[in-house]
Amino acid sequence: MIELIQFPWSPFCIVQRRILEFAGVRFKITNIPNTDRTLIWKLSRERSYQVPLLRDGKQVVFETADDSQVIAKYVDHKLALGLFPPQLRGLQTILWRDIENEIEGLGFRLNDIYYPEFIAKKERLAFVRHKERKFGRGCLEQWRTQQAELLAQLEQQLLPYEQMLLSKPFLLGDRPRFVDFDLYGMLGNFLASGHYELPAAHTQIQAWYARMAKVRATDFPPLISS
Ligand SMILES: N[C@@H](CCC(=O)N[C@@H](CS)C(=O)NCC(=O)O)C(=O)O
Repeated sequence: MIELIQFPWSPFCIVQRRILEFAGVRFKITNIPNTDRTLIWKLSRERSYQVPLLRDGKQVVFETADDSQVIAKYVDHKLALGLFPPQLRGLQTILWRDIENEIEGLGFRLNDIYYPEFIAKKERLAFVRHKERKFGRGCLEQWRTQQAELLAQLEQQLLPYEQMLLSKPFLLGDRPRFVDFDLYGMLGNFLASGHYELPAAHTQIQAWYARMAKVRATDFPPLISS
């Protein structure tokens, strides 16, 4: 059985979790503490400490670069989900760079502000240290004071996605592709604290997000060539 090693609010873990749910396969979720990556380190034979990591029997699958999609491509190939059709090659890459940088960058900051609500007390020191080493001393307080501005930026960054959804149910057409799951994961992370809602102005995104939360591969006609 496929096993997804994750922590629940991670944007990139939400992407993979939703893809596996979409596929309708049985899979196991193993949650690890945010600050203890021992299991990932061991399974990847000391090549990764990042979540998500996927185990499928003897296969261990993990990302190899910041915007690689090794796990999603593995699952897509194995379960024939049509998430990476050849005609959308290139276009999806441009989109997932925007999704995983611009949208993710705002979403995780807005969520991290509430870290005491989802990081166990004994893990907080390591969590804050990790953030400050990466983003500078006092970054979490800074994001807190910038909250309204970050929310306004997120609304603005999401506008092209709202426009894409004006004429179709999913970002690139009639069925969800990888970038739909990618954006869903970043927004899932933004919403994880329970303190936010999707921007009220983006009604298409709101309806799409609700669709994405329950969509299944079996809702669509079988794939012919992709
Ligand atoms: N591009 C990777 C990014 C994965 C990633 O950045 N994971 C974060 C958690 S959301 C992580 O484990 N970062 C390393 C760390 O926190 O030490 C993917 O798509 O899976």
